[in-house]
Amino acid sequence: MPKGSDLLVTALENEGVERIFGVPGEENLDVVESLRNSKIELVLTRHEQAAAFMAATYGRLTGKPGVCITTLGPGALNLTTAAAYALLGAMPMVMLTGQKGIMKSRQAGFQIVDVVSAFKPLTKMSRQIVSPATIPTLVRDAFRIAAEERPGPVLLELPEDIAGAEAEPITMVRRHPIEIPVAHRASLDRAAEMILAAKRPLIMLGAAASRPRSTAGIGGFVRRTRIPFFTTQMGKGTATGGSNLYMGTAALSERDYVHDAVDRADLIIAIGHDTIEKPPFIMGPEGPQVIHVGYTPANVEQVYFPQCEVVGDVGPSLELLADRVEGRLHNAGALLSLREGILARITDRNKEDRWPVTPQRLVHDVRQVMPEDGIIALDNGMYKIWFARNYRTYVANTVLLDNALATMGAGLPSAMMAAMIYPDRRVMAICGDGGFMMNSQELETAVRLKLNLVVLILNDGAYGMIRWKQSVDGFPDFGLTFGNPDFICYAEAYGAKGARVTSVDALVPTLESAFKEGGIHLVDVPIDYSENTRVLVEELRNR
Ligand SMILES: Cc1ncc(C[n+]2csc(CCOP(=O)(O)OP(=O)(O)O)c2C)c(N)n1
Ligand SMILES: [Mg+2]
Repeated sequence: MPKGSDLLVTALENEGVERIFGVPGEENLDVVESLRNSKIELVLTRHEQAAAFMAATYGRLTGKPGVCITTLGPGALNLTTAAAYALLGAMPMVMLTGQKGIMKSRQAGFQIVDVVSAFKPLTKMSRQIVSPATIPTLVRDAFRIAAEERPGPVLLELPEDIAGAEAEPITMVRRHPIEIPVAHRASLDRAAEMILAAKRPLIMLGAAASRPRSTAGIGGFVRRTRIPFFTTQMGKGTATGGSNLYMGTAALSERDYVHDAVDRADLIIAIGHDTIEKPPFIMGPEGPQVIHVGYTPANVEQVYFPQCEVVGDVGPSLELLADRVEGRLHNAGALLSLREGILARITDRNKEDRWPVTPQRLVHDVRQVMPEDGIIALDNGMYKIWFARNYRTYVANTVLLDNALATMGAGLPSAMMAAMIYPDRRVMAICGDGGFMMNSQELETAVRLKLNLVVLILNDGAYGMIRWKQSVDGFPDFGLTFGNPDFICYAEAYGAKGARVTSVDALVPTLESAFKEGGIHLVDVPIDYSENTRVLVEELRNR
C-alpha cells in the first residue's frame, strides 16, 4: 500500500516536477524516502531561504512552479523572505513543509509553530494536508493556483503521520491545458481608438511582460506599431529585437533622462505593469493617458490609474490590438527624436578608466563579456540602479533583478538556478559585499552541483546604498561599514576559484578567463560609488 508521502511524490511527478530544493528535517523523512524511489532530484541547499529563491526563480524563468521542501517550525520560517519574494515578484512556487503528527501529540509543543497561519499573508494559498486521500487534488490545486495569473507561492504542510500513513492507491488528477481568455473586443476597440488619436505615444514594458508566454506577442506588437518603448526595471529585455525603438529603462521614478520621453508622451501603453515595482513614472492629473495591458486588471494607486484596460492573455491580445492600428499610425515615431540624446547621456563616461572602477564602466565591461543571451542575476544594492539604468538587453529574461521585494540575498541563488536551467549560457551573479554574504554559504551548493557561474562581488566594505542615502539625506557617515573576509581565500575554501581585480583594464580579461575556465569563479572588484551622488543627485537635479 502506498503511504501519504508516496502519493505526494507521485502527485509531484504528475505535475512534471524535476527537482526539489531544500533542507529536510526528521518530519520529512517519509517524503525523502519516497523521493529516493522517484525520478525527482532532491537538491540540498545550505539554507532554506536559498532553496526557495531557487525554486521561485525556476518558476519565474519557466512559468512552471518551482518546488522547495523544509521541515516544520525553524525550517519553514526560513522560507518567509523567499515566499514574499515570490508573492511580490509573481513567481510560481510550491513550498512543502513538514509538521509533527496531528493525530497524536507525543512531543507536546516542541518546535510547533502555526506555519499555515504564518504563511497566509505571504502566499496565494496555505493549507495543511489532513488525509492522504486529499493529496492528489490538493497538489493539483496548489500547482494551478501557483501558476495561474497572477502567479505566486503556495504552501502545503504535510504532517509526519499523514506522510507515513498507508493509503489506498488513488488516481492522480490529470493536467490539461488552460487557455487564458483574450481581451474583450470592446476594450481592444477603445484602446485602438486612443492609440490612433495619440500624438506622442510611448510603450512601457513592465514586470509581467517578462512572462515567458508573452515574449513573442510583445516583440510583434513593438515591431508592427513601431512605437518607441521604455521598460521598468523588471520589464527589461522583454521586447526581443526592436532595440532601435528602445528609449531606456526607468530605474528612478522621475527626473532621469528617460523621463524626457515619458513627460512628453500623451499616451503610455503600459504592457504588463505590476505596481509592486517602484514606480517607473508618476501619473498625475496633467500627465499622459495610460492604457493598461495585462493578464489582470490594473491596481489603482495614487501613482497609477489607467484610463483604459486591455485585460487578457497579453501576447494574443496585443496581436489583435496591432491588427487594429498597424499601418494607420501617423505619429508612432513622434518621440523617437529624443532617443539618441537619452541614450547618449546614459552611456556617458562608460569608458572612463578611473580606479576603483565606476559603476558606469562596470556595467559597460560586464556587457562586453556577456553574449546577447547571457544572464545577469543581481542582488540588491546600489549597483542595481546602475545596471537597470545603463545595461542594454536584447533577449527576454536575461536580467534577473528584484524590484518588488528588493531583498538582499537572492542574487547568488537566482543565478545558480539560471545556470542550472541554461547550462549552455553564460550566467553571472552580481552582488554587493553585503548581499553576497547573506547567502554565500550556497557556494558549496554551486560547487557540488558543478555549475558554471561567475560571481562578481562589488567591494565597498559597506552597505553602500544605505550609506549613500544617509549622505544624500544629510546625515553624518555612521554605522554602515564592515570588514570583509578575503574573498579569494573564501572562494577557495569552498573549492571554487577566486580572483581579485586590481586595475580597471583587468576587469574584462579576468571575467573572460573565469567564464572560459568554467566552474564557480568569484571575482572581487573594488567599486567607487562617488558617481552615485555626482550623477543620480547632482546631475539629474541640475538638469
Ligand atoms: C534582506 C534585506 N535587508 C536589508 C535591506 C536594505 N538594504 C537595501 S540595499 C542595502 C545595502 C546593500 O549593500 P551591499 O550588498 O554591499 O551593496 P552596495 O549597495 O554596497 O553595493 C541594504 C542594507 C534589503 N533590501 N534587504
Ligand atoms: Mg557594499
